[in-house]
Amino acid sequence: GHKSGVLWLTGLSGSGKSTIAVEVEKRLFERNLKTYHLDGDNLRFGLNKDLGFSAEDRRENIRRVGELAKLFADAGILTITSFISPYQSDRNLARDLLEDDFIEIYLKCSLDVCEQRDPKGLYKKVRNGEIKGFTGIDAPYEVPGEPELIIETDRLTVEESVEKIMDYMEKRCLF
Ligand code: GGZ
Repeated sequence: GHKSGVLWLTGLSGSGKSTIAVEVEKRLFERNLKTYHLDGDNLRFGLNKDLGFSAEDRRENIRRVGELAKLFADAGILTITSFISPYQSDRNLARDLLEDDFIEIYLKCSLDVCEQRDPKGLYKKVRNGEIKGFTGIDAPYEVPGEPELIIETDRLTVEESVEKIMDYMEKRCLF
């Protein structure tokens, strides 16, 4: 098969996107595949540092991520993206751009569990009124209508979640 897919992880803050992306990347590395992980932590402090969290800025954030993923795909690199990407229309633009390479993976996790995890203490800040327009609280998250894969991260371990993604890739002949 061809090996330039884009694993597009989407879900709430705290749903496990970055954690799962890092673990999937390790597994692909073990198989000698060239990969790259695009994440808020390496984009929002560099290329996208002009962008905040308004709907328009999120749209532009996701548009650039899609274009970057396209360049990596063209270079034959398997890309994993881990952005909330809350709007269906923005994800669809990436899907149209990346065509068959686009693999939308919805990390389904209840807001309660995300808030309990609160790895960066952001939900606490939201509840204290220090952050406005937070996804899932007072900004929308549009659940994917037809994702390639749904991973229930509030019911599965990280290991089980990763296994599901690896199984899917194997089925799609992505390695
Ligand atoms: C959502 C926010 C916000 C607001 C800061 N809403 O859990 P995190 O910290 O590490 O992941 C979140 C990250 C979201 O950035 P993305 O580039 O993935 O968002 S989007 O796809 O919507 O453009 C969170 C932090 O940034 N963060 N403020 N208001 N998440």
